[in-house]
Amino acid sequence: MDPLALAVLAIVGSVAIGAAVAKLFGPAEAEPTSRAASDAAPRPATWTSGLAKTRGGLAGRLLAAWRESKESEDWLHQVEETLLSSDVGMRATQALVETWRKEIGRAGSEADARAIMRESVCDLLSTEASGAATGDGPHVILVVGVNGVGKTTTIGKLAARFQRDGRKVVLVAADTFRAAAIDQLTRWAERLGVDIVKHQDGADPSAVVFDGVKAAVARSADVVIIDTAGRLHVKANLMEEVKKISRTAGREIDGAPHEVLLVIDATTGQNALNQARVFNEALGIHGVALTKLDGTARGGVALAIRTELGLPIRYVGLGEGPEDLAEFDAAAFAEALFAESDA
Ligand SMILES: Nc1nc2c(ncn2[C@@H]2O[C@H](COP(=O)(O)OP(=O)(O)O)[C@@H](O)[C@H]2O)c(=O)[nH]1
Ligand SMILES: [Mg+2]
Repeated sequence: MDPLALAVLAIVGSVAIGAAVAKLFGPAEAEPTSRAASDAAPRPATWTSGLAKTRGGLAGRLLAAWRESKESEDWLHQVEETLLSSDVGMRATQALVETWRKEIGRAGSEADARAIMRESVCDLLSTEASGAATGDGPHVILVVGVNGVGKTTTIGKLAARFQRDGRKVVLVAADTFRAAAIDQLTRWAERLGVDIVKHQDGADPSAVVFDGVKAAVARSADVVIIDTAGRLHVKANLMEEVKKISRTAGREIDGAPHEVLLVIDATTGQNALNQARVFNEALGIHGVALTKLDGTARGGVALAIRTELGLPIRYVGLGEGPEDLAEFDAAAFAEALFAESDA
């Protein structure tokens, strides 16, 4: 065998061994890692780490435009282009351009410009905290959204959060479309030690919800979180099914669902807005969980969701771990977006 072939074999061999070792010691695939399991458990994501890509793609470009062309009219054109191409949406773009046209002249330094930009983004995202409707009995959260956006993962993270607050959680596996979906939610329930109500795959989702809310009442649960199938919003009959789920919950628990949470994948940009419109018309969305911010430079879509649709963002996903869900905070978002370092 010639030396080149030997070298190639050696490289392939060591890569394979490396992969096997990584598999042995790496975290379980797509599963929440237990903090107690090892000292090397990944640190929970922070706002600053979760927004790193959007910071580079959006804030970085805005500040570069300011540095290079602040003296000319051209800078506002660059701002407009940057905002629009970052999925910020027309309304937020116009609002920001108007504000900065008036205010950026005050900026004597880059730090000033940063602060002005940060403040206006924070203002646009700020929402009056709407007190969620409450009644007697468990608080019911219905989680909807198209396939793969992160519903089940967000439910797991939410359950972990409620549990940390000492609240008794029941999960309801109403995504009966595939057995894998039920298994995925079951794994979260087992990890966290929370109750789950499920049927076989293919079962009527509303029947699962019926059993789920009944069980939650019987067990005096504080929170019920309903997982649903990632149905395509263009299929009207599927939309009808989510409505049926909603009505079923409402018949068993006064005022339920108290919260319809729409999960949106930030990496899908503008497309996410269209989904949100359809879900909102069918169900009346109370709030949005914006996932996968850590994986995209399109985090500016948060501004579009807020300004184009008027929907409050309730949570953001900053990573895949059980703790990588933050309650939305406009100031923290704006702060991380315009943070100076990548700390
Ligand atoms: N990086 C990252 N990945 C996420 C986040 N949320 C969900 N995911 C991943 O997105 C994929 C689909 O999530 P899943 O919960 O199954 O979506 P569903 O079909 O809507 O229930 C999984 O691989 C998740 O680990 C997030 O905030 N950040
Ligand atoms: Mg799912």
